[in-house]
Amino acid sequence: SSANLKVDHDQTTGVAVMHMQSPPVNSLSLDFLTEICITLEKLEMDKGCRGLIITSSQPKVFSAGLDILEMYGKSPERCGEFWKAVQEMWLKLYGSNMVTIAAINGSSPAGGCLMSMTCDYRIMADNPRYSIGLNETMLGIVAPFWFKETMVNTVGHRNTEISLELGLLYKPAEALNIGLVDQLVPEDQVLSAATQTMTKWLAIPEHARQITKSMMRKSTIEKLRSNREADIQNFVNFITKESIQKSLRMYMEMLKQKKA
Ligand code: CO8
Repeated sequence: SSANLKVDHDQTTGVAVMHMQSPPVNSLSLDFLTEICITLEKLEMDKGCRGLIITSSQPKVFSAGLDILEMYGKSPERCGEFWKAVQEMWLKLYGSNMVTIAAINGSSPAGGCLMSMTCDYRIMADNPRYSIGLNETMLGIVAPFWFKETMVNTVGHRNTEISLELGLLYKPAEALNIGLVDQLVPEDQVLSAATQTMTKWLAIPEHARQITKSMMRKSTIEKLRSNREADIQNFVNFITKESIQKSLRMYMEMLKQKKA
């Protein structure tokens, strides 16, 4: 565990639960991403950890996605560093040998949805106040190719096309309907359902499951691995544009107004 992550590792079951507790909304800042990556690295190396459940300690929110403030008014160098950490988290999660389950106990827009989609299985709280999806276009920004491919790999090409173009955020029932999440349960049962599902996944011969997972995800992972620098440059050029900065500013103002 570290400042914004509480990790409960049950040595007898080999399952770790990672609770995100970065107030108020678990937005993924450079610091928080770094913390997550360090924790993932440790768990991945630990032979005693075979399964990882990711959940949130914050009320109503799984993760608000990337920290918008990391993309606003920052130097190109800093933006590049931030994006490298986003890539790193995705590579670690999407390529994990552990069984990973997202216990989505709140809203999960953009980067929160990406994080969920990297997992092997998604269980969401059946609360119509919550939503999940890649809403990037609503911020005037464009989901990178590996966000897109992660979604295609999850819900197929057509659902992804509609989702991404419209920047859709889905209610739990709609998310289940397109396969963006795998199961809905009452809010107080998200973690117990995840634990139950984990038992089932961990009963599969491990090596065969790991190779199969890698076979399914390899080409998407390789595409980013071999293009990391170009992808960073692309992000930095895009996000530092005056017009994009303006879009982000307007979106942040809209968030504040919604609150008032
Ligand atoms: N980053 C930074 N701050 C945030 C974020 C965020 N993503 N989300 C919320 N906050 C802040 C709010 O501004 C607010 O701040 P303050 O208290 O100072 O006013 C505080 O967190 C609490 O937020 P809310 O009052 O809105 O809390 P609610 O519980 O009512 O709602 C939600 C929680 C649903 C998470 C809501 O805050 C929300 O919708 N947030 C925006 C989520 C979003 O759109 N995220 C997209 C981020 S972009 C991304 O992840 C991928 C980018 C890919 C880049 C590609 C470029 C090439």
